[in-house]
Amino acid sequence: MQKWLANLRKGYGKKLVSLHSWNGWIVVILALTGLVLFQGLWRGILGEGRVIIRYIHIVVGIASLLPVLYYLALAGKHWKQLKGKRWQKVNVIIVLGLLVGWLLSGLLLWQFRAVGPAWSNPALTVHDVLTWVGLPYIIYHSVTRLKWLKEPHRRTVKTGRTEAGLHPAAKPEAVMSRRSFIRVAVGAGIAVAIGPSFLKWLGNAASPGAKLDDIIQSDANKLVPAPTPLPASSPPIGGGSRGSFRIYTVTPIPAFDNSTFSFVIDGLVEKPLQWNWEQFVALKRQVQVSDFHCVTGWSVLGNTWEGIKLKDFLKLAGVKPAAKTVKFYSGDGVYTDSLTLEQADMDDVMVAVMHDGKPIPSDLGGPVRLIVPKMYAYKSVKWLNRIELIDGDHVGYWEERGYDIDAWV
Ligand SMILES: Nc1nc2c(c(=O)[nH]1)N[C@H]1C(S)=C(S)[C@@H](COP(=O)(O)O)O[C@H]1N2
Ligand SMILES: [Mo]
Repeated sequence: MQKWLANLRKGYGKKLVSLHSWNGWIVVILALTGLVLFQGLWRGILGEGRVIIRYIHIVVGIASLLPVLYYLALAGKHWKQLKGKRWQKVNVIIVLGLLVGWLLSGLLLWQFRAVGPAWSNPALTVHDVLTWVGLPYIIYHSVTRLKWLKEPHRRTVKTGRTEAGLHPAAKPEAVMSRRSFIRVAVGAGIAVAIGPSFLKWLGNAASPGAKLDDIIQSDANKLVPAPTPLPASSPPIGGGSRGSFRIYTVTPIPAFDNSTFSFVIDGLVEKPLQWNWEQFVALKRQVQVSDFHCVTGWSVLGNTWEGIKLKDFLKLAGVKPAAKTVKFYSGDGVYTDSLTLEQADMDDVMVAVMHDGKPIPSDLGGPVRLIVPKMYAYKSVKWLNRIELIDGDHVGYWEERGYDIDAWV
């Protein structure tokens, strides 16, 4: 890329130099904002900052269309200059392919509502794969081709110097040893820095079932007795869910045991109710199969959920006429969301206790989480421990931080 651009600079003058550094900044901004968006860790720290970062990522991503188109237009013209330089050609194709792939998949992710999960899911996978492969590639190439590496006084290997300066014959060798050292160092640095997370991502992508098993294994909840699955739930209908959950939280993941668990329905109800765990697992449960969609583009399809329909809870407590909104509280003490009474009446809104025939593990919001299949999953409050009927509106955690009030998939 650098050499190619150096050639381009010769041909097309200073405009391109500034275009290239501009482009470098675009890549840096996209990489940093993209990594922050990808890392679950930043969700709780950033709050609404996350929505701003997403906005920057999208705007800068769209702005990158201009240089990409410009390079594409120039690539044809420049191609002849690369005659015989096979690796440079390959490099040009790789870099342009990466940019175009990021752009197209990014556009689909940006327009997730218009295109729906059937497009946004593959787009997210493509976006991730390109990042895992492309970002290390671009970092490697940018660093190892930096101009200063080629400057004589920066060389560590000073063989071939004469009184008059550098012996011409020594130059290539000296440059090579400096550069190959830097290459190995940069390559190793990249491998150490992102290798482990890349391998983890690869493993999860290759076998979502194993990832789910790991999550279940590390369940931090200690509630006895464990719920016994209904026959319809175990084995799960259709063989179990397809895809993998990304674990999202805005707080450290809470854990519960029999002494800390309680479930409450209160507010504008005829009969406020409270359960401890023994009472709660004894409630009659039902089974449903539904898809789970996150606004950030991933879905888990065909989940077999077992739990109590929200509308049955509401019937049990008796909703007072003054009530307008159902407000949900998470046991993390921070996250909340809400549904209108009409939305809460949907048949598939469930207070879920089991997923695919097993207790919902703490990472995935267990022991009890809300499931609203027809809406984006930010409505599906994890570690649900309180349902309150209120007369006003309630703006949920993510809606307050920029997510759409209208959460319909
Ligand atoms: N308490 C709580 N519930 C939550 C969230 C959260 O951060 N905290 N994230 C929401 C979002 S945006 C999504 S996509 C899903 C993710 O569920 P998962 O972590 O089980 O994959 O949980 C939703 N419920
Ligand atoms: Mo989400």
